[in-house]
Amino acid sequence: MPPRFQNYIGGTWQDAAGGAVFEDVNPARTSDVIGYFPKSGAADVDRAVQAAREALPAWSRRPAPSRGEILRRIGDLLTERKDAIAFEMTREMGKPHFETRGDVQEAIDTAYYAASETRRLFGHTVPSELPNKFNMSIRRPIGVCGIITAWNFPVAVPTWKIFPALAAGNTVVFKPSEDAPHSGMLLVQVLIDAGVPAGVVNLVQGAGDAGAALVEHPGVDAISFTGSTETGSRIGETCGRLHKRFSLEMGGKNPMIVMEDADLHLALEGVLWGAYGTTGQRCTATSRLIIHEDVHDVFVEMIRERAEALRLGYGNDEGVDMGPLINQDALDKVTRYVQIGKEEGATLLFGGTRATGDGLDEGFFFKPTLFTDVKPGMRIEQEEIFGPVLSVIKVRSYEEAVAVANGVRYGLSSSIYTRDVARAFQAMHDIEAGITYVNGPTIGAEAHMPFGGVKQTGNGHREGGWEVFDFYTETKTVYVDYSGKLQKAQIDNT
Ligand code: UN1
Repeated sequence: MPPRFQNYIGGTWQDAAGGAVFEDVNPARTSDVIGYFPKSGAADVDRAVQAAREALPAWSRRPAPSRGEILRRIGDLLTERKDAIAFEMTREMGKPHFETRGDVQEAIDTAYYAASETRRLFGHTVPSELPNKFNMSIRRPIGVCGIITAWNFPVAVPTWKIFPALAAGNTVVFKPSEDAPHSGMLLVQVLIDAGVPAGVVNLVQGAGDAGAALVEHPGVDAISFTGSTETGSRIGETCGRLHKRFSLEMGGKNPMIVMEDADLHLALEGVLWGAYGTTGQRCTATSRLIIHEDVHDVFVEMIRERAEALRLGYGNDEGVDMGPLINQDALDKVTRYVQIGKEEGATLLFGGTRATGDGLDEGFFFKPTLFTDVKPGMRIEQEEIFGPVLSVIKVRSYEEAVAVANGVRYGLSSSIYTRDVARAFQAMHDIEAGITYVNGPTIGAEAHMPFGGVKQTGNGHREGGWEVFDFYTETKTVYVDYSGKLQKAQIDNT
């Protein structure tokens, strides 16, 4: 009998109020049931928010470096458990073990980085316009933060949000994706074991209705969300209406530009990793390849040879390059987009179907896929597919490449392969994206650098790095007038 797991609220493990559960299966072998998780609703969210509110005064008053000590212990424990957690993550969401180890490593890096920030959390001191007056800004926590995440980075991405939130003195209600509840739970277990006090982090499992209850709850001060553009828009509307702060990380249609002077062997490694790593299921995945006409044919052939040799399978088995898609809906969506691409007149060069045989029949496997003759404006060139489908667009110049790269509603990551330094620097400015990689693929953001997108990918906030602390803190401006008399700003200094 597969195990039955619980929510973690106010320091105790508990079932959902109604007792309902949902099943969590291995997407590579669907007969492997990982367990049953609470199908939470508004009542569970309410309990979790109450617990987070009660824990807030003590946690926010604790000196930040002391909160940092706990974050450091979290980093140590994640390091100890890296392999074991990665094994369970692969089993739950499919990407190969070497990738889930990387996912945990990103969480470790985030923990140590957040711990170090607890000794900074800088404010400013600034001259006053008046004599005998002192001006400064300090940071205060926002309050209770609702964290809603996707399944594709089921440990790293929650930590991008939870760790800086905790470092800054906030408390948290965390709802992992219903496709990765176990990974979320294993992360929370690490936090508990590292000494995060009861109520400071609460775990509520469930689907969209649990997430919606969290967004709607008046006791939640801020929402940080990673997921689809559709859900993100709804969250933005609700948070706007309720005057909550919100950070959205949504879709991408990330371009890689390969110029005529590029090192094609380097670009080949980059595109294989960017497009087919994580089965294309990253918000940073390379989904459009914009190639200069002089190298188009030769480069596409180089990709075909290597992509068709990628080994699909259960990611905890040796030698697997690419795991399955996450679930049946994803398989249907990717299949539908292949059909759309064909109908739009693009050429399906390889892949395009579900992968079967050789132990794959029980999983949601899809072959690495590539379309050529893709024209700007086609749906497969504009819409996020979130699968191993690469659309190739042939261009005649750098200017055309940039116009194609920018011709979508998204702007998360981007990349350019060129040996021309001047062109690389131009691209840094010309490409509309939150990230530009030069001579590297679109994926592979580092934990201590700002992460986020422009246009409809985000709403202007950044995760990661020093900028995420602007999201998780409120600035307070403090004036100390020690002149002993009333000094009127803008009046007495003229
Ligand atoms: C995501 O897909 O949501 O840059 C995050 C990368 C990873 C994070 C991806 N470090 O590809």
